[in-house]
Amino acid sequence: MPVPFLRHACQNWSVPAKLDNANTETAFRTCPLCEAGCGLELTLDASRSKVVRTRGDQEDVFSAGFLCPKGTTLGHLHEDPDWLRGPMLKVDGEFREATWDEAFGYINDRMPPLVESNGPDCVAVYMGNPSAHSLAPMFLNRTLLKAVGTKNRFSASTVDQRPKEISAALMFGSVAVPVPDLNRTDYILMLGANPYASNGSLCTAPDFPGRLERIQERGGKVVVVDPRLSETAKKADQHLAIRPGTDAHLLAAIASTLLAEGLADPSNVADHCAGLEELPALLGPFTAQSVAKVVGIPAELIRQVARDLAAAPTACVYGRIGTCTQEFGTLASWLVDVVNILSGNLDKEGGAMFAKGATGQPSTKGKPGSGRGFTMGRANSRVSGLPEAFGEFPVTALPEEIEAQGEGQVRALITVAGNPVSSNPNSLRLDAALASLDFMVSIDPYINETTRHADVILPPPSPLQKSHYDLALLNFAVHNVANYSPPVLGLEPDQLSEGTIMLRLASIFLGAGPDSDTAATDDAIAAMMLGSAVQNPTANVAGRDVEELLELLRPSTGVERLLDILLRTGPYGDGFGSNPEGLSLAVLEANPHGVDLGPLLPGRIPDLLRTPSGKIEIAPELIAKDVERLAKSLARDPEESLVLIGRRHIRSNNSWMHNLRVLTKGRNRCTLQIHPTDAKHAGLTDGKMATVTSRVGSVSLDVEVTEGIRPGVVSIPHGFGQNMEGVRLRIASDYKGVNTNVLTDEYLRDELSGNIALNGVPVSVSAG
Ligand SMILES: Nc1nc2c(c(=O)[nH]1)N[C@H]1C(S)=C(S)[C@@H](COP(=O)(O)OP(=O)(O)OC[C@H]3O[C@@H](n4cnc5c(=O)[nH]c(N)nc54)[C@H](O)[C@@H]3O)O[C@H]1N2
Ligand SMILES: Nc1nc2c(c(=O)[nH]1)N[C@H]1C(S)=C(S)[C@@H](COP(=O)(O)OP(=O)(O)OC[C@H]3O[C@@H](n4cnc5c(=O)[nH]c(N)nc54)[C@H](O)[C@@H]3O)O[C@H]1N2
Ligand code: SF4
Ligand SMILES: [Mo]
Repeated sequence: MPVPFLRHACQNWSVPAKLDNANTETAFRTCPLCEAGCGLELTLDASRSKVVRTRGDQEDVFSAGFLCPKGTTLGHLHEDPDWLRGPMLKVDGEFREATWDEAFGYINDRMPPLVESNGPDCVAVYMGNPSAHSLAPMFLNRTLLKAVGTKNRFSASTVDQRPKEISAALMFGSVAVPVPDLNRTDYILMLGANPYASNGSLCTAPDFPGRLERIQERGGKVVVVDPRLSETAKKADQHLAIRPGTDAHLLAAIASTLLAEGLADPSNVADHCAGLEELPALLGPFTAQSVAKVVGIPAELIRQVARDLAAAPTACVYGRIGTCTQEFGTLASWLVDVVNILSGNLDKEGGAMFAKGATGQPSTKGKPGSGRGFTMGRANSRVSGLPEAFGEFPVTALPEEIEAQGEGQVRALITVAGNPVSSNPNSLRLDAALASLDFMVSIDPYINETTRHADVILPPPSPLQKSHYDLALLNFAVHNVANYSPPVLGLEPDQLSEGTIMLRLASIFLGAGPDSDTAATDDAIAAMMLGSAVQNPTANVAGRDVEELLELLRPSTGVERLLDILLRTGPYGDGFGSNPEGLSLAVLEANPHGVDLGPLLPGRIPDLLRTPSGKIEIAPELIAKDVERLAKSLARDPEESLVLIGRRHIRSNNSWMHNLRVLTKGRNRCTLQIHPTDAKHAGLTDGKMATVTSRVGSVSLDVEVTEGIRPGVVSIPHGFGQNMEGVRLRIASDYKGVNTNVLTDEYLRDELSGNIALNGVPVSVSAG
């Protein structure tokens, strides 16, 4: 049954097609392309190999028919002639097709000797964004990383959400990120997010825009903080055009206004909060008056937002990429939750709440109410000494780790679902560094800016050929659901599953050779996962026998078996019989539109806390120290230079979907947005070219003069610029776009997390 709060078929971007219904077949499938996880209804033709129509699944328990233009493209991706069908081997600088045995044989000849001579740290691994949307990397990344044994682990997380993960883990003891209760809130303050384009992030909400509109329909208020008049800001009740990189200042001033004006009422969680008494002194320097010039918003407006937040019956603050990828990313992320707590809205209906995903999270495992908490900096990167967090170093360290000679130098790279030459800062430096590697392997379907440097490319099957479950993202959902999709199409005889590819690669590092039997590793992983469940005294399988449970799972194998284990031992699980009404993969298979597990529940605190104190640490030491850096920045002159920010478009998905004509057609979307005053000052004309220059690089692109951006700020979307030599993306390479990360600066980062500051990069512009 569709959930009642959703409007049906909010938008229908279906591919028009005349269908001979007698000969078609319908499949239901969660869209894996972004975090919204919309349910799709796919119609296959008589041959059962071609998608002839894609619509939103009206009966999906979460998306109820909603989809965006990207959701219609799974069939196009499957048929994209540039999507590699088999491995590619680089011989004498040229790619040629190879068999899987050849490809793994070649890796086996090259990798182990490198590791033997230089140690495992000579291999770096980079995991990209689609690995969060695909079951095999979600389950097996750790197996691969452990097999390689390197400390040089990198991922797209440090050009993205790492600051939020760190602030949540410091406060709550694990990555339990509160999400805005969009379905019930009366007031949302949204910073650095544009869900009309992105469909939301760290907040899983199909039809995020529709949910915002319903806040307004029920008399609530949507307030957007963004240097641009984004699509979301246009629809908002109030738009605050903040100066980039100053969200922490703004939020600190809102928090201190709540405290100073006696509006703070954290009573619903105060008993479970440590450090509340430290806040007035910590945030004291950030009054509405003292930050106004830096943030570029009048003091009276800042006070008004604080008062509105406090007065609303329920309210929530939500910050996303704009608040993370900036100089004070961790502080801004922390302050989002500080304001949620001070305004009395954390863990409350209509406020900022915690999802409870069906596959379990650290906050639902182990002893309720306390844990080991979170530590970072257990290792430091070799060259710049950047701190590890969650077992990874910030990606800004990758180029120098490749370039700087000496013990521990990175000489080889494995990329899994990542395109760092497009997505990482100072991309031309990284590009040159990759060209200097001794060996590189990419698990990736395309020859793009990054993988053109690989010696071997191992392509996964298309999304239609994979099963799907949003293992991570449903832990950040605005309504608890579980939804599994089996593969729509089978593998071709010469294709390997992404899981098999990952396990065969891992086996090479484990010394088992290029053609080892992955079934044994697959069994071992399942046994290990069950082993940790039965040893957990609070699990629903505590004390059970692993062999018995493995037997109950037969004949299932692979990622489906691992998913079944998590579901059955998870918070709603059937416990392998102890809770017969509970969830298992079989239950999800019988419910192709998903299972509705109910609205988010309040009162999750203190049980979900995993801090050693068993309290919310509202003023963690690392953060309190970083507030000094924020205070110092109040003295800066904010008008020094033009600054660059990014943006997204609904028809684009990071760097890798520009090869589909159906999405790229229409006007050029990779333009330099600039305010008329700045354009005039620099002599720029709408529709003509401009050159943008930063400390590290320079690009030339079309100018789009618009009132919809703050003076002093320019914007270029990321993910474009596939026209590099050696890229084999016929349509994307023809697109008129540039890579904005040629301009972003790897040394401009959030000091606490090491995360890159992609927003607020000083640039200059000139005509031509
Ligand atoms: N300037 C600027 N830069 C940014 C951002 C920004 O806002 N501004 N945003 C940042 C953010 S939030 C992110 S998440 C990163 C993304 O950074 P990355 O993850 O490095 O890059 P993507 O563009 O997502 O590229 C994904 C890669 O995965 C491959 N791929 C697609 N599907 C699959 C699959 O099923 N399996 C495998 N193995 N590979 C697959 C694609 O071919 C592509 O090579 O970019 C960041 N970079
Ligand atoms: N269509 C589409 N959807 C996507 C993606 C995509 O590439 N295309 N990528 C996916 C990924 S990987 C992610 S992480 C999410 C991201 O999802 P969102 O966080 O919603 O990202 P954006 O749509 O880039 O919106 C960020 C907004 O922040 C603003 N901004 C820039 N700098 C600042 C600042 O300093 N302060 C404030 N307050 N605002 C600022 C920008 O103008 C922009 O409007 O989107 C996901 N969904
Ligand atoms: S919003 Fe995201 S999940 Fe939904 S159809 Fe579009 S790309 Fe797919
Ligand atoms: Mo992202």
